[in-house]
Amino acid sequence: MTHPASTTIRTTCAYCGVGCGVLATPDGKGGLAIAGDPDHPANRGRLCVKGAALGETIGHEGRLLAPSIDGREAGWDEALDLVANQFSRTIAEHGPDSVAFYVSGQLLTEDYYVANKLMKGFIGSGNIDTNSRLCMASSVAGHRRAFGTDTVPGLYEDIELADTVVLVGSNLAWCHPVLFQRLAAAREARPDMRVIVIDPRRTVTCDIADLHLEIEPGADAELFNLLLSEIAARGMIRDRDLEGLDEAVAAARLSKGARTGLRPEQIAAFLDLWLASDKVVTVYSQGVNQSDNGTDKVNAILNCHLATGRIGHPAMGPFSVTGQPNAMGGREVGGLANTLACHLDIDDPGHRHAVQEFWRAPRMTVGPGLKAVDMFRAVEIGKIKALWIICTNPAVSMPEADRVARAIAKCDFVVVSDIMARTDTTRLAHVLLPATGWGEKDGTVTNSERRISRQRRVLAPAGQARDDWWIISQVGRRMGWYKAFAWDDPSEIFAEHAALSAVAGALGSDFDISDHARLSRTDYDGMEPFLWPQSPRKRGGRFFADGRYHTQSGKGRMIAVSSQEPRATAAEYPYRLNTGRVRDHWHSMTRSGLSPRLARHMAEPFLELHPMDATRLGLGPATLAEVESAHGQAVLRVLVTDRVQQGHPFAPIHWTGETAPTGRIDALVPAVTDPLSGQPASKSAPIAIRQFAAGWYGFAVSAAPMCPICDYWALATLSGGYQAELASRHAPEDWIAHSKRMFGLEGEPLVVKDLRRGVLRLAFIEDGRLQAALFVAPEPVGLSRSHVAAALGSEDCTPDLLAGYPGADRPDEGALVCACFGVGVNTILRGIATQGLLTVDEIGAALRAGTNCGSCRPELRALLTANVSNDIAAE
Ligand SMILES: Nc1nc2c(c(=O)[nH]1)N[C@H]1C(S)=C(S)[C@@H](COP(=O)(O)OP(=O)(O)OC[C@H]3O[C@@H](n4cnc5c(=O)[nH]c(N)nc54)[C@H](O)[C@@H]3O)O[C@H]1N2
Ligand SMILES: Nc1nc2c(c(=O)[nH]1)N[C@H]1C(S)=C(S)[C@@H](COP(=O)(O)OP(=O)(O)OC[C@H]3O[C@@H](n4cnc5c(=O)[nH]c(N)nc54)[C@H](O)[C@@H]3O)O[C@H]1N2
Ligand code: SF4
Ligand SMILES: [Mo]
Repeated sequence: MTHPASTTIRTTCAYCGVGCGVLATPDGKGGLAIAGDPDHPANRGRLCVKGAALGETIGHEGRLLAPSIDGREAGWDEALDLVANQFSRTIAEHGPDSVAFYVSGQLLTEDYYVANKLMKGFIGSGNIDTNSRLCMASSVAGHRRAFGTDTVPGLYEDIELADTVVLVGSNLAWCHPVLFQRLAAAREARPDMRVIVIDPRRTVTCDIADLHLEIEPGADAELFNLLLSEIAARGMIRDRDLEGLDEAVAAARLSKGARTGLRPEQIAAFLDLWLASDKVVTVYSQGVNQSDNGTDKVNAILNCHLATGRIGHPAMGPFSVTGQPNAMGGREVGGLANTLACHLDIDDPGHRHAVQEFWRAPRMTVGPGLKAVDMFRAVEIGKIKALWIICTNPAVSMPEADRVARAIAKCDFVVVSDIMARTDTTRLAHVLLPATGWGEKDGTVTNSERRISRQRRVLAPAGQARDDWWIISQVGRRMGWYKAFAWDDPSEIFAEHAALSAVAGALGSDFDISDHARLSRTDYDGMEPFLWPQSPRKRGGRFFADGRYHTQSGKGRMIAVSSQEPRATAAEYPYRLNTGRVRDHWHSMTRSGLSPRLARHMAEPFLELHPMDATRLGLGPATLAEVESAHGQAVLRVLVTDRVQQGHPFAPIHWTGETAPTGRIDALVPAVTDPLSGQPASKSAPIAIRQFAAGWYGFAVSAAPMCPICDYWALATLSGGYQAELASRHAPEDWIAHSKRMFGLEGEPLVVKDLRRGVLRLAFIEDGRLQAALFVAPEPVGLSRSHVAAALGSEDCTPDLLAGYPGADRPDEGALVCACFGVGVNTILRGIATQGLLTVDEIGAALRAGTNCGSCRPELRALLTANVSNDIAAE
């Protein structure tokens, strides 16, 4: 049911692990007004641009609206019976390990709990893994080694209270924007606070850093080993009651620092700042986790906090920030192949038995299952014969993505539950099950600081979409386990999860929310965000201040981390590709790609290349590069920048077969994994780069969806239609026929040709309104994209448009920096140059940029730093 207009619902953002509270108010016409929840402890009213744009992504465009079997629409009963029967039959013939679930940190806790219960307790296999394997697995493994449990000890406020905040492999400004805003505000309020960024790239996060260490990729363990060795040398070891202390220090002493690529004075500055005050928080993310020594990197960081006793107290501690909205909740329910519910140990027969008793499970798994990379290998060789993919897009996001896609295509029986009809993964499914999306579903998520918040239903389900927990429970019932999956409402699942946590708590687990074991539906509906644990033993707060851990001995465990040898590079693949995120896109863009304002920040896949590399390769700005690895190819727009180092280009992960088929970055990434966590090393793919021999470049806009026909294309949403960047090796014989096919239009276009310059401009006009236009040139098309986009659907646009350059009265905005008020980079640069704007606030006052959600303030600061002649640029 849809709530009447003007009823404001308190819910939680759909995107990152900051877990911001959102106020959603239905407008009565299917739309939603979105605001930050001033009472939510994570954000206190703030939202970043992705959160603020949530209302633009809830339409039914592109949604999967009904179940389908082999491409034909089917009823729920037929589809669910088929899934249940196929899984049952496969298990009967080939055993429980012949089936698998691959799930997601974007599921709600209740969905996740049900999937895990079905696989580990009823099917009787450990073969459920999740995209958190690609994300948090090294942190989980590191925590378990050091603490004996997967626990984030601290709270967000520690980041604000600290004297020194170190960000390791984290682009916080773009990936955890509201947490970054909290940090930036704290630093402004306390000018003595210091921020250190450790990242091979100079990201926008570095713009508030006092010290940026452009570390050699992979050398983080070496740097933290140096720190541990210095801690020992300065006699600063506080907690001597640790396992493995001497061995860890001895191993650390072997590190000399050469591998880090940093100058001795940079290292000295880092050591001094880290050791100057007890109030240090070390935040880390994918630059740490996604490495072939990711778990060692994590433990090298944890070692330093353990040894100095800087853990569990206000303003200090290691802080692994989670990526997805419910990455943490997935860990709590035990959704990884090698974990068990409620932080119990899957390798411990006593723990398995306790869970089995609680679930009254007929066939408990006897141990861990296959981790993601191995799971898809097992699919490839036909060992896994029935696969259910829920809420993730592995044909894009897994390393060796082409190979993974081929494996899925070959599998006997593939079910995909998604909210969207067309993704690179849904394309490969036999059965498609439509799930309710954000705003339509009810449940809980846990953020990076262990805070559990409600996501609440605000909108009616799209079409026949059903909640993920419901879909999985229906399959469980139809496989013969009616009672175990008999819930009517997610509150009942949450209560069961909480009751199981009481069992776990009694066995010594830190994850205990047994206060909620008897919660009613009304309690659930009114539930306020809370920190776990919530039990008679402990409520909220930090962990480990008392020096007691969850290891057998009760002591914290130091790990001897050996410095990694530099990896050999093969001569044919001399570059190391770093990969990651951009500010306004979310992963494979199935949701963020629907918002025109989010699309405009970065509208196509790109390769950030150091100027020296670009010169060596003969690649000019905005040309196209062909990138190749041992596993696949890509074609990407060249962005020449000294923000990356020589030899270490960077490319974002967001483009797919739907939006830019040659931009699928994981086609290039090898499936090399950390030996302990099984997490892929997604940030260092050996690649070769060369020029893409473009015969022509193009840019197109269209009011209706278009189908580009060329070697390179990248599509983006506009407010009145779509835009596409195009290029190809060879030109079509007949441009007019080509464009008619591409736009699906019948009428004759207006054509302007400049044969001498090889330029062609072509516009389709109907009833005086522009329907579509194509611009072709022998070099990258230099025209104002925003100007052409604005002409779409408008009258009286042609003469100026076919001239191809914006009129002087309508200056080009350039790339959108402030998505809230539509302020482009060129407007800001003009403001700096002609209005003498010197601070972020002055830009805000003059141009409004940066005055709403604040996500672009780091970029505004960067533009000021780069374009104001002296160092007066400041916030
Ligand atoms: N806008 C946006 N925000 C997101 C997401 C999104 O898709 N879009 N996704 C969410 C998810 S799931 C996640 S996991 C988080 C990820 O959040 P982050 O981890 O902050 O993001 P990334 O861009 O993947 O990588 C972070 C940085 O690691 C650096 N790096 C690479 N190699 C190394 C290395 O060897 N050492 C060090 N120290 N650094 C290195 C990269 O240069 C990069 O700047 O973001 C979340 N937030
Ligand atoms: N090279 C490289 N690769 C990476 C990374 C990297 O940094 N570099 N990062 C890795 C990381 S950290 C992550 S987290 C992954 C992310 O990778 P994925 O999980 O594959 O990315 P998403 O696009 O978020 O996929 C989510 C899918 O679920 C659908 N969906 C959304 N909401 C719902 C829902 O409520 N129910 C259901 N059933 N479906 C829903 C969406 O439409 C989408 O198809 O990528 C990983 N891959
Ligand atoms: S920081 Fe942005 S994306 Fe992350 S939860 Fe908050 S509003 Fe959502
Ligand atoms: Mo992630």
